[in-house]
Amino acid sequence: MLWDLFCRVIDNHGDLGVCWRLARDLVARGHGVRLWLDDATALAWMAPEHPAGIAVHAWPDGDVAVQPGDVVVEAFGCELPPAFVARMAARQPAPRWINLEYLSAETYVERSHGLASPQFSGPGAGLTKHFFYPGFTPRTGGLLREPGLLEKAETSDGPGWLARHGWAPRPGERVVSLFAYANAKLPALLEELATQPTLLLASPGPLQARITERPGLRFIPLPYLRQDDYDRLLWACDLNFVRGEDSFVRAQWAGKPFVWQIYPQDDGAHAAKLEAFMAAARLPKHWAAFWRGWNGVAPLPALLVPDADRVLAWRAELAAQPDLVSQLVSFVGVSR
Ligand code: TRH
Repeated sequence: MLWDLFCRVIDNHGDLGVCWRLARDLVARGHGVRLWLDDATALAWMAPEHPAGIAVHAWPDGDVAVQPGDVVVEAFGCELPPAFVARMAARQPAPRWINLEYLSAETYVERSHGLASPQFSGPGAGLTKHFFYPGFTPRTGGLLREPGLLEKAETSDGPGWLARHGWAPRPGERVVSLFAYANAKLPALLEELATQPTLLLASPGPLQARITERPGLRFIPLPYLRQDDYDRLLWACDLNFVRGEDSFVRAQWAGKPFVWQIYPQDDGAHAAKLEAFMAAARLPKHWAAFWRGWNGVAPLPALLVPDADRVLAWRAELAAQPDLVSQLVSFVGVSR
């Protein structure tokens, strides 16, 4: 099938990161993808090489003389160009129209996943849009997990990969990655990390320039890595600090302890979203307290990292569910 994927970059890199991952997974399974972007700048580092099968296009200002594909995905409610929607309505058969939503563990996701929104007016009158919600339970659309991902994570040579980049730990050091938004808890975190010999590998972002070394804590600023290498980084570290949506999901597939900094929303809605995930993943009490601390809703307690079995059990639970692309492909097969 040919898929048209529309993505607007609101801020940060998650919108593009998710869409790029979705596009790659689709083409790896034999589909064709046209990715329509209003800002492709970050692809230069996230994905310097494009797999055959993905065509990247600038967001159309007006009409474009193309026949819409079999499936049109509007990522994160980005509102398709009206002229394109008119072309969708004119196509026979009409394309499937999917609004891919943001990830959340809140209960509304199960209720809303798969809902139809018939279009009664405007250029798309007569078409039906469907809401597709990623999620953590069988009654949601699942998570992006390309075939073979867990095997790759398991067999990756983390120490060798770090050493090749000049980021190898010294004997006895744990390795921690950090990808974060601005965070007033940074000084407290650095103190906590320094209680055990630690090498901190920090991705670009508002915190990177504010990190200072101290006894027990070495620090290396990282450049932006391509998406595949960012995965390798997560696989190679003992503990990962991630944020937003896509790095958060990838940390779960990495099977290493992680701390999630949720995307802060002005209305405070992120606090409920954070609690919903922590409950779904049954985070140990002390670990949930640390997550609350890092997210600014409580003081930052001592860093007591949960054991590997717990993290791997959660990953196994998620991996038992069908992945998002498999679900999406079967959904568009039936969602007329
Ligand atoms: O950049 P983010 O904070 O994106 C956010 C969230 O998606 C949020 O929910 C959304 O509302 C907002 O954007 C608009 O974090 P996220 O989701 O982890 O996306 C980062 C992407 O960048 C992800 O695909 C991983 C990728 N990445 C790399 O490829 N290389 C890197 O070195 C790093 C640090 C990230």
